[in-house]
Amino acid sequence: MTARMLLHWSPRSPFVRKVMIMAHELGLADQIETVRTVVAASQPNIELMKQNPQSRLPTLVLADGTVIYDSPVICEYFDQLHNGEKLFPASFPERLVALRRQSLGDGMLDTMLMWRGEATRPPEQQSIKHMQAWRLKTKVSVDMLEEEAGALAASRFSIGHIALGTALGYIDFRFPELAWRDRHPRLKAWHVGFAARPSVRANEPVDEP
Ligand SMILES: N[C@@H](CCC(=O)N[C@@H](CS)C(=O)NCC(=O)O)C(=O)O
Repeated sequence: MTARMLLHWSPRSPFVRKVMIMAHELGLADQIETVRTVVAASQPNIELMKQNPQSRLPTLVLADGTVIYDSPVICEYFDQLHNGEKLFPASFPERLVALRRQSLGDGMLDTMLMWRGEATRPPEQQSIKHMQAWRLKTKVSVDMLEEEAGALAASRFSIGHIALGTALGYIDFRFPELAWRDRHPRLKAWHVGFAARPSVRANEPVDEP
């Protein structure tokens, strides 16, 4: 039996969701023990900082005590634990496309996490200019993905698909009022298939009290 890994985890973290979807896709989920860890941008978790000085989720502790982060590193680590078809393509140009898609999905999440953090501050402290910028970045990203939806659907499932699907899922979770499906029919169609995957359904975000 393979030794277990420990994942600092939260049911509402989209980056945690991304690595858990990856683990499920690869059949590794039962090798991961999750430990509920609370983080907040304005309140570093001092205990977690002993392992990850940036106090961020996901942080993974391997069986031998080695600590790794962030989500791209953890996902790439998972991908070399199995002998099946890799979700990080080895050869170019497929690799470059998958990595660029991962980067866009992660970037969208970074933007939306900052946007949400700002939106939950007292109104008089909020920067309207920043919130407008984050809204615009999110909108343009989804618009560009609509153009790419055909290629996304046609290409082999990869880390890029996981990152983008997770980012769209985070819009649904935190910004449902954006109603992104209304003006993006091809992306909507692609996301239906993504959302139906067992790995994705096993890791729905939950806003616990
Ligand atoms: N680039 C990182 C981003 C991770 C991240 O921002 N995680 C959020 C939770 S979803 C976090 O830990 N926020 C707390 C903080 O920024 O202090 C990754 O891909 O893992």
